[in-house]
Amino acid sequence: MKLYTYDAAPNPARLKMFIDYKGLSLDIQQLDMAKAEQLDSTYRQIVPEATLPALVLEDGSRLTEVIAIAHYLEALYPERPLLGTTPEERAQVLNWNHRIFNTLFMAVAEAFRNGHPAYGGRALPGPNNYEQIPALAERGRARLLHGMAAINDELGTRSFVAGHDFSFADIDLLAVLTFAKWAAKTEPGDNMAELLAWRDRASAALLNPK
Ligand SMILES: N[C@@H](CCC(=O)N[C@@H](CS)C(=O)NCC(=O)O)C(=O)O
Repeated sequence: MKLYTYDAAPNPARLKMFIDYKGLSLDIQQLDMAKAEQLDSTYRQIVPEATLPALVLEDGSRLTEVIAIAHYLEALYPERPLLGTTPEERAQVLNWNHRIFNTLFMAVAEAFRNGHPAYGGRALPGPNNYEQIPALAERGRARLLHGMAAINDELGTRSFVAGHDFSFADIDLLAVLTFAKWAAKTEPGDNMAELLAWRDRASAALLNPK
């Protein structure tokens, strides 16, 4: 199998944290998004979605969603589990992965891609071109603040996003906070003490795999 990715971009970045935490060694090709290499015809023949990351399996089929790639890799390499080990944990990790993607990742992406001049006519990833909608940039920033406040409240009740243990849901949240900082110029404020304390815990856990 072969992974196409670009570690500097937000979705590839969360997959890289997953791979590094588990200590996996994969066949990886970086495509430079700064040079729009994901739009080259060679890559589009392999991955018509023209998004990164993508994992191409031995039978030629492809996975284009980070959560699916993570599930496949965790099934192959169960050591250092990041997707839960009981039915309840697995469901919680998936629940928070989905929620963080929809409420926070998409909020930052909306704010960034509808507001930054570099994305004029390219407001969405993928092979089709869409014009920016400036109102979506404003709505994205509002959604981001609401989403951060909601997760701050949640984190008052437990150590990590999906429960007692560090999981891929924590990686999702770490990645989105980094994305929000540079792409939406938004960081958790002092009024989000639970989120700030969690960030310290999660950053330490990421560096100490178990
Ligand atoms: N749902 C996909 C999202 C993939 C995605 O949107 N990737 C971005 C990079 S963060 C991309 O490929 N952008 C290409 C472009 O903007 O042309 C996933 O789970 O990975």
